[in-house]
Amino acid sequence: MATTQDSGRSYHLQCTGPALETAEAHSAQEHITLFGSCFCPFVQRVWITLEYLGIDYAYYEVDPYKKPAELLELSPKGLVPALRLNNHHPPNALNESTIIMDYLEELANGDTRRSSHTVESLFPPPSDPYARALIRLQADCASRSLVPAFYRYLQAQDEAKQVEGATAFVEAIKALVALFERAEREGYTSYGLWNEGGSLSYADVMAMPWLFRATNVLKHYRGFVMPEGERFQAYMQRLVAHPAVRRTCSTEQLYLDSYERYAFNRPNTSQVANAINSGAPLP
Ligand SMILES: N[C@@H](CCC(=O)N[C@@H](CS)C(=O)NCC(=O)O)C(=O)O
Repeated sequence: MATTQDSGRSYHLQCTGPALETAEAHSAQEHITLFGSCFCPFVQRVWITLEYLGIDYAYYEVDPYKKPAELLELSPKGLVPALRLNNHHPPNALNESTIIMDYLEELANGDTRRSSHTVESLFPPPSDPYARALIRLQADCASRSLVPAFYRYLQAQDEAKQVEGATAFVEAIKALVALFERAEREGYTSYGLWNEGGSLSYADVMAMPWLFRATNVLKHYRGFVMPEGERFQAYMQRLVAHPAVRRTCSTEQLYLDSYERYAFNRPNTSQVANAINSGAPLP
């Protein structure tokens, strides 16, 4: 049964569960500081990437709605995630989750400060540009369809709009799955968790935070049930159980509390929520 009463809960300001352990293990100063917020799916993309690629970093929790000066210095709209690159004087800065993911992926391929010795990558090798493009197609689908569909559904208040939102969200998941299946049909089975034995891909990371929040936030507030089918269920299990992903997940209550404001479409919830309400592109 979906929840119908706004109890006025606010977003959390500290991770819980496995994410808290990870944040605590990454509290010492490093060359790279990730400015993050525990509930934020865009931050989770970057956090998973850092964990997966074995890059040394510090995690630093900020409240992006309070817009502290130290965040605004890195991210013009005061959005998380942001990176501070401390080995430059003054430090360099990067914002935008996808740009940061690209940066980290390139950094990992030639960086000597990596803590891990195995060279991981979220992409097939540069020698296979077509395989890389297939992963980018999937990632593009996640960013342009899945992500806005998630917020439109969660913010929809009247029943007809919620039904519409659910349908559009399921369609977005199906479009993503169709692209996974296409890559599989074309013989690309070693990149992406869609295939058993495949490695975590850029597209998996791009989609994961919203697929995950569908299993807790959308389930709780909209009574959403994820698409059935053994193959999809197995994919979801591999995704949430992947160690790099798992280490960035808080416990369910944190997400339920943090997303109540979206579920009741409270005024000025966030720049993302405002964009959805006004039909503007996401920030
Ligand atoms: N396009 C940005 C979006 C980031 C974003 O919207 N982050 C949210 C937190 S989940 C934020 O910082 N919100 C602050 C605000 O709305 O003022 C990205 O991909 O990094």
